[in-house]
Amino acid sequence: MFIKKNKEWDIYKNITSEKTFLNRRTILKNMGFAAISSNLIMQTANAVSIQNRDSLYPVEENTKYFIQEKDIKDGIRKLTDEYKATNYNNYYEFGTTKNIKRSASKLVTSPWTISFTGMIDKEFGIDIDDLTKKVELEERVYKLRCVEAWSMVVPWSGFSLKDIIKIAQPKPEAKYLVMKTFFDPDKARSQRQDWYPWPYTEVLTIEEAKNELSFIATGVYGKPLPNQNGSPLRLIVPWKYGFKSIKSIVSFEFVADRPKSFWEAIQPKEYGFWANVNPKVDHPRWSQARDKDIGTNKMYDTKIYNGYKQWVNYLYKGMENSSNLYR
Ligand SMILES: Nc1nc2c(c(=O)[nH]1)N[C@H]1C(S)=C(S)[C@@H](COP(=O)(O)O)O[C@H]1N2
Ligand SMILES: [Mo]
Repeated sequence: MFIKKNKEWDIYKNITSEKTFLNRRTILKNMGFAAISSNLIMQTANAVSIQNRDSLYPVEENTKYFIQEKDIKDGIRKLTDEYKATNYNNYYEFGTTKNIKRSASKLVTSPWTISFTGMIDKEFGIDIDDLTKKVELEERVYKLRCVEAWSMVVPWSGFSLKDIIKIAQPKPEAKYLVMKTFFDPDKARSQRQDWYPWPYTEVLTIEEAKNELSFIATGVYGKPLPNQNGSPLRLIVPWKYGFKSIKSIVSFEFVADRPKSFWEAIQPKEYGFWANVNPKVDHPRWSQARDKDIGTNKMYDTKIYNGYKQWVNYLYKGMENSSNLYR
C-alpha cells in the first residue's frame, strides 16, 4: 500500500516505541545465552507440529458461499493459480513488496498461543493446534479483493469466526472484536521501523464477526497456510478490502470501544474502519470500479460488498448511501 504519514499518530508512536525499546533491552539482558538454545528447541517443535498440521487437510468444501464471476469478455472466472496466490502477498511485517515469502519463512508458527481477553467470562490462552481440534474445518472459495484494485479467487480451509465467539463467550457489553498480529522485530525486520503502528491490528463489530461469511483460515489449497499467507491462522472477511483480513493472529480481544486499526491509524482518509468493498467510493488516489485478476490480468467489474451483498447487507442498513460504507 502507499502511505501518507499521519502526524498525530507519529507522536503517539514515538512514546510507545521508547517503552518497547527499554523493555526489550531488559528482556535480552536477562535471557543471555539461554536464548540461543531455546531458539533451537522452538524450531524443532515447530517442525514436528507442522507435520501434524499437514494431516488435517484437505477438508470438505462448503459451496454455499461460492460466487461464479464473469470477466468483461464473458469468460468464467477460475481459481487463482496456487503459485500466484502464495507468491504475490501483502505482509508488511516482512517487507513492502509482494515478494516476502523468503523473509516470512523465518516466522516460527509452533507453538502458537492465541490469547482471548477483554469482556469475556474468563481470559485464557490456547494453542492453535488445540483450537483446530475444537472446531469443524471446511473449505470455502472466496474472492479476495485488495484495496489496491487487484483480486484473487482462493480456496481457504478453516472455520467460522462465529466459533471463536462461541468459545470466548463475550459479555453483552462487548461491541467490537480486536485482532492482533505478533510483534517480533527479530524475525519480522519491518517491525523495527517504528513509524508503523505495530502490531498489525484489525477490528470488526461483534455483529460483523458473527456473520456467516467471517472465516478464520488455517489452510489454503488443501494444505496448512504457508507463512506468507498468514500461518497459522488469519481472518478472511471477503466483503471487505483485503487489509481487514489480518494474518498470523495472536489475540482476540472483546471491547466496548473501538480502537484504531493499523491502516486507519496510518491514514484514516484512505483506509477506513468499515472498508467494505464499494465500486462507487474511489480511493482518494485511484478508482475502485474494477479489479485485476492476479494471474490472468483479466479485468472484472467490482461489485458492492465484493459480490457478497446477500449475506452482509443487513449489517449496514441506513448506511447504504454514505461513504461510511467505505470509511
Ligand atoms: N498482519 C498482516 N496482515 C495482513 C497484511 C499485512 O501486511 N500484515 N496485509 C493485508 C492485505 S493489504 C491483503 S490484500 C491481504 C493479502 O493476503 P494474501 O497475501 O494471503 O493474499 O492480507 C492482509 N493481511
Ligand atoms: Mo490489500
